[in-house]
Parts: sequence; structure tokens; C-alpha cells
Amino acid sequence: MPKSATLVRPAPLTEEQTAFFHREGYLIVPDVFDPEDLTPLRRQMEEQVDAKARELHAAGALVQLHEELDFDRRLVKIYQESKENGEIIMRHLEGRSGGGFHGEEMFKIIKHPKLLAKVESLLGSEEIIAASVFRLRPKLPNIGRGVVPWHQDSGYMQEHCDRHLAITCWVPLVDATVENGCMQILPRVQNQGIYRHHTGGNANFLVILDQNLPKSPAEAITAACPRGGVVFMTNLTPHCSTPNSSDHIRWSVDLRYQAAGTPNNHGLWPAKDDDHDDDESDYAKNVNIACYPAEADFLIQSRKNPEFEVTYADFVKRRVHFENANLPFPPQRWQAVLK
Ligand SMILES: O=C(O)CCC(=O)C(=O)O
Repeated sequence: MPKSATLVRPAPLTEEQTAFFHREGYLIVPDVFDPEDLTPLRRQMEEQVDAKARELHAAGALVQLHEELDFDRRLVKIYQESKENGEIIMRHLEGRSGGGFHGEEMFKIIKHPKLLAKVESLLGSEEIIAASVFRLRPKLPNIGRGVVPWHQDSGYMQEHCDRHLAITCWVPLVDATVENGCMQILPRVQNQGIYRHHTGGNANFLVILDQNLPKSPAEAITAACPRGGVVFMTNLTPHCSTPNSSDHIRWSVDLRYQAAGTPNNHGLWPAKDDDHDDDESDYAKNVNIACYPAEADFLIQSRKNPEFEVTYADFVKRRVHFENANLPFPPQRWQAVLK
């Protein structure tokens, strides 16, 4: 391979795109990926659905496998026939916290050079932490917990992180449309800090009640986005997502990144582990530093010390280690909605 071929970096964002993001609080780029770049992840998730369905079938819980249906419809049918089976398969994909899926194809998307080039433009930093909170969302038609109320991502994080920029990259694995429940975003209100949230919103999500939503100088926008595209938002950009009234699953993943100098738990290990005794005491001292201490942050890109970038094996090890440590989620900042 000619030497120069190894040095080609994917295109960053343009100055106009970056300025738009910082002004509006969001940016939709329709062609970050080639849609086919997402096929291996879809296939790996499909294998997980299939394996879990077969396990339930073998145990006598699932009557029909519905192998004849494609990946975007099979789980819909299984869920319609038995909510319990559908939930078991969804929880298997989502994991304890919602970020359980750590297949290699997920890691490849988190570390994808096309995505990191754009994130680097928005963060203005070459040293990038993949923030612990990433989520896989199988948004089935007409199920309650697919509808996410208005919130800022910072509402879920520790207060001291409100002032640091984190980028949410919302990556649809199908074309996201109004019909299948894409997001709504409130632009130009991301520079006024955190708005009051309450616990106990739909499906137990946090919610910014209507009376606490800021008056935006612009209307909420409908963030439709084709497969291959990415919706970028700040951690203080209010957004929500609407019902899926289509006949298929609106698969998506949301990934988060921050500059390496901002608070994170990269390199710290939370629980007793013979391999990491020293690090464990570090963790005890530093547990409150991370924006979301219950899950593992990773050094995903470093131009200064590329040898310290997380490998897939480390990613799995940290992910599983944190999941087994079963740490409480960040201390609750918000009061409950009065019913
Ligand atoms: O995927 C959705 O429907 C909602 C996503 C969301 O609220 C988020 O990424 O914070």
C-alpha cells in the first residue's frame, strides 16, 4: 500500500457547518456514512435478535420464529404476539443500562474515522473521549417507551459537567422520518445552561415540563435523517422523540463524545479486581469526576498518544467490568413530577 494511502483522513465539517452547529445547537449531516457502512452493525444486531428468539423458542416460550420477516419487522411481529418475549429480546440488545450492546460492529461505528472527523471539528480537539453513555434504540411501532419527552442530555449527567461540551451523535440505522418517530429539536437555546427537569416523565425518562421549556427564537425542528446521516447535538440542546406510527422498527444508536480535557473516568476501574488494585483506589477517589460515573469512558482518538487509544478488547473489558460493578447512576438532581 502506498504510504500516502494510510494518511488519508475523512473530511472534517466545513466552517459553515461548524458555525451552524454552535449557533443552532444541532446539525444534520445526511451523508456522514455510506448507508452500507451501517450494514455490518445491523447484521450483528440481527444475529442477536435471532439467537435470543431461538433460545426462547427452544424453551417453549416463543411459538413462531418469524424468520421470514426482515430485520426491521421481525421483532415487531414477535412483540405483537407476546409483549413479554419482545421485551426480553429488546432488553438483551439494550443491556442493563440501555448501553449493553458491545459487539465489535458497534465499536467500529463508535471509532469510525468518518464520524470522528466530524466530532473533531465540533469539539475543536484531536484528543477525544467516547463518553460512557451510548445507547441502542429499537423503537418499535406504538410502544410507550419509544416516546422520549423533552430533555437535555446533561439532565442525566452530573451537574459539574453542564459547562463542558459533549456531542451527541444520533445515528439512525433506517431512514428516520416523522412517521417512524424521528426527534424534534429546539434550536438556539443551548447556551442558557440547564433547564429544570423532573423525574417520572413518560416511561420514567426525565422531562422538561412545557412550562419549563425555554422560549426558542425559532420553532422546534423535525430532525428527519436518512440512513447514513447523523444528527449532531450539544448536551444542552433540548430534544424529544415522537411516536413511531410506521410498520417497522426505527433502529438508531446515540453516541457521545467529549474533549479529553473534560471530566471523565477513562483509565479508572470501579470495583475490586486483582489486576487493577491501584486503579481501584484511584477510582474511589475520582468517582465523582466523570459526567456519568456508572459507565465507562474510553480514549477513542489520540494524535498525541495513539498507543493509548482503546482497543476492542479493552472496550469490552471495561464495559463488562462497569456493568458488573453495578454502580448507582448519578445522584438524582431533579424532583419528581407531581401526579
Ligand atoms: O432516539 C430517540 O428517540 C431519542 C434519543 C434521545 O433522546 C437522545 O439521544 O438523548
